Amino acid sequence: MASGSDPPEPARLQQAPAAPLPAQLIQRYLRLFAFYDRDGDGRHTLSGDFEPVAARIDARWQGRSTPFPNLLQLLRDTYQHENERRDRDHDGQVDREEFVVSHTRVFAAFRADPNGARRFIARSAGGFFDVLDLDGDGVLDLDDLAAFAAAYGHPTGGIAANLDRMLTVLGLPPGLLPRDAFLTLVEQYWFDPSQEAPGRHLFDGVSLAEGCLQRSAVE
Ligand SMILES: [Ca+2]
Ligand SMILES: [Ca+2]
Ligand SMILES: [Ca+2]
Repeated sequence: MASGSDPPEPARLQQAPAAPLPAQLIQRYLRLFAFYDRDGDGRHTLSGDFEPVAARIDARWQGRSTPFPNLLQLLRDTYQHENERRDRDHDGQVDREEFVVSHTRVFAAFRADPNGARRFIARSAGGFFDVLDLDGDGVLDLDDLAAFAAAYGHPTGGIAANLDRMLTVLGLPPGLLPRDAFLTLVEQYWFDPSQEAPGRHLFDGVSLAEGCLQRSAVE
């Protein structure tokens, strides 16, 4: 594979029923799958991926007042709920196909009711924004974004340039990601297949391990 940002689409994904997802979005969901696959074993599990992530994110808040009570448990419950929702065959893990297919309903819901979906994004992604915004000023800085990537075990050296590339297109100054811009980028990453939308780069800036993508691609 030449590029970690362009994973091939497994044949069985093309056979997924109904609700056609734009190819650009499938590629993004596959990249997101690799991003979330913290231990690089080609599947999402609570023990290998999300439990350590929740612990790392929660640990940043030690000595501070968290934006939600019982933050660690909230993160664990949220990841567990999400993974179970995607785990169609209930084997306790989510593979690439299950992950992509889980987005067909989400994508259809967005198309059917964009404003309702935006309210949902504002609550869910906005809540996660608050979990990353350590000083609570409504703006994510590079430390916040690097901590998120590092929680998933990814190198953080490319995050600043990637952030500034998106901020430039949005007409914003470099280095800081305001809440509204974050929500715009999230919406674009998940739902706008345009090759011009800056949000398509949201999970760029980290080099995902080639081995991780290759292992999952051949399963
Ligand atoms: Ca994994
Ligand atoms: Ca499964
Ligand atoms: Ca902040």
